[in-house]
Amino acid sequence: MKFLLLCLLSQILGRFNRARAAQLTLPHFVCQTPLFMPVGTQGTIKGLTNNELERIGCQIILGNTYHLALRPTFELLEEAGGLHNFMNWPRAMLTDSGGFQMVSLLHLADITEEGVTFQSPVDGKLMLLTPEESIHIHNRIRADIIMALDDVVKTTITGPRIKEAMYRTLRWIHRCIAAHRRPHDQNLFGIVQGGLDPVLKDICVKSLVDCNLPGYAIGGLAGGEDKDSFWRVVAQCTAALPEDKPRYVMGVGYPLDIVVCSALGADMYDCVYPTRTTCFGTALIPERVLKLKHRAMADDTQPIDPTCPCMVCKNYIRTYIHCLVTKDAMGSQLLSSHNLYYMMRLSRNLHTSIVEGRFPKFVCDFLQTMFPKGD
Ligand code: PRF
Ligand code: ZN
Repeated sequence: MKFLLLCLLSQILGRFNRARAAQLTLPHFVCQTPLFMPVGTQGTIKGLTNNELERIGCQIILGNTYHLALRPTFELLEEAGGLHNFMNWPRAMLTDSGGFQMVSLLHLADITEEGVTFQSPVDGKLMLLTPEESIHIHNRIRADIIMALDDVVKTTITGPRIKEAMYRTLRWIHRCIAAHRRPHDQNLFGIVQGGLDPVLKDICVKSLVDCNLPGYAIGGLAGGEDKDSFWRVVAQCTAALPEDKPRYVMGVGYPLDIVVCSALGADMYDCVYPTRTTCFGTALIPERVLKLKHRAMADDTQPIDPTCPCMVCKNYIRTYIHCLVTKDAMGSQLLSSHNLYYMMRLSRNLHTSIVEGRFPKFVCDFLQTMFPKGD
């Protein structure tokens, strides 16, 4: 078997029951977990400069091979020496395989054993993304962590398709491993599929663990399933995954989900929510959310969150942002900056509270602020 674990060093710094705080040494950056990764689909986090992202405390960003391969094209990225150079991002980066994005974004995608066939939204041509091709693109983009191509189905569907997708994901991981040309500086993560079925999940986790990958993701969640099922699946997977490897819950999440999943032993998360919800004028605050479009904000002269030390909360009042959100891109840019700061602060607080042995108090305070009436 190929030795796949050269570049990622995962060191656990503290634990509380199943929760862990760790340090991931990646080729471009040493990251602290629990870790939230902002989504920068096209090689940018909309409206934020790299300097700002660094200042906010962002350690790793996520890109999608599917989007990047179409535009700017992976030939250009390879010429630039990878996406880090192209976008001048000095810290860590993770690229998702593209299969999920195609299936969720394009209705035309068709999945067969060979790979995912889809119609290019750029020129309308039919394209086939195989596990080998997906790894080939990852290898040209050169992110620190690369996700295997998986066959994703919605958690809300039932029947034999879930089993088919899980077994196909397992067959594809072997093709991904065989195609990987940069195991010395790119960490290939496998993705657990199998819907919400505990038997399928169990088979999938065990088979992926046998591949001795540098890390594992729990996929197929955050697709409309109820919280009980979602948290049960995360708990089952983290219990069966190796202690010394990072566990990444894909497409999650909301601050509450991150706190719960971290308590269940997960380490990494990504979600478009903190940056996408800004289009609707939504800010994340400890009491859940603040709707800046609301009429009450028109004469509210407080910062978004008086307890937040971010640049936006230090410099602007709600009235100002209320005026901007419907009229100028600056409104959602300021909100994105605050929201990402909120997610970074949450990750950091999870990390330090675990390391310092005060995780239960942190969780209690977090929940009490979010649900003051116990609702
Ligand atoms: N697989 C991949 N990317 C993802 C997911 C997945 O299951 C999810 C969860 N729905 C988000 N992003 N490859
Ligand atoms: Zn703020």
